[in-house]
Amino acid sequence: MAELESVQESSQVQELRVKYLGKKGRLTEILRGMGKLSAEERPLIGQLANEVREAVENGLEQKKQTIEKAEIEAKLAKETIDVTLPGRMIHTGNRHPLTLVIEQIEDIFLGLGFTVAEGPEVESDYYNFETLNLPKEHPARDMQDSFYITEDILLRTHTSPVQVRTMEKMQGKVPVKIICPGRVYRRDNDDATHSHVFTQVEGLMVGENVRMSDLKGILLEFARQMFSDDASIRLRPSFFPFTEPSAEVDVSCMFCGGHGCRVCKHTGWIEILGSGMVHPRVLEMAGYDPEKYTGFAFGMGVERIAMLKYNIDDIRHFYTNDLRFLKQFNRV
Ligand code: 2U9
Repeated sequence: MAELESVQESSQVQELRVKYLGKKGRLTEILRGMGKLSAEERPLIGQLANEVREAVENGLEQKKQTIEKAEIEAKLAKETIDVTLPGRMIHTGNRHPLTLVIEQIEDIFLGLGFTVAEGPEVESDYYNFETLNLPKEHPARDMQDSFYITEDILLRTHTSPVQVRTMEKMQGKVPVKIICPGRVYRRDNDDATHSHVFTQVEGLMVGENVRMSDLKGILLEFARQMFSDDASIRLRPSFFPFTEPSAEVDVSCMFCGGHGCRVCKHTGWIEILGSGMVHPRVLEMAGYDPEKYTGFAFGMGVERIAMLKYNIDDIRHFYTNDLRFLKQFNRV
């Protein structure tokens, strides 16, 4: 019992248990020697030995519990947590601004009955140029302007080949009403408004009696949903090899409402896309009789739309992935 007094750890309690009550322990030794005692002594010593063993066992057990309790309390005191500490911030990502704008454009055109079509970024010269009325000697096919992989394979310079492929798959059936979002590539020196890789959404509608007025109505609705309910548009004559007639489309300036400001260079108008009636040769090459069917097409640069909508001053922001830029779109 005196030895037990000075014990500090549960391992020491176990040592004492072995020392006195173990197989070769001191008390066990005494109990084993009982046989040598006389018949009168045996019950007296036996009882005494039992009492001693009980006392030792109780002493050991009590000490063990006291120590364990102290150990748990020490652990609890050491591991106390301050529940008033602020929680650790969980950083969640958000969609890229270009993804957001593509989705907005898709939603608008889905609402107008269009479907979304996609196709390869590595294209044949045939689908990228030939079928779009850009013959071999056309300046737009210049090696200076496109990323060629072989003599007749290149990175697509527009998403128009997706529309041609879709028309081929539809085998002359109408209506064709699709939009084609995707990345395109052009050999260009990057600056605040040019990027050698950028994103387009092109649209195509082919059917009987599809007119320029249909194009204008669809694009007006697009401009209103994308920029402002009271936006207006105007069409200016232009030229593209794949459309005839062609028009560039301006929207009333979203910064000044058309009154004139620095952004619209005091014209009240901002160019947002190119468009036109699909060239009869393009329809014919894709398997549609140009005497029977007509179509309109348009194309826009998604970066440009996003820059106007969110007042972004440099196209390179979309591709440098600075979190201070990207995080600003976490509520859009
Ligand atoms: C088919 C037939 C015609 C798509 C068109 C434009 C006009 C156009 C530019 C806008 C800015 C390219 O991203 S940009 O640099 N696009 O001006 N795109 S008409 O015409 C087609 C497409 C497919 C079969």
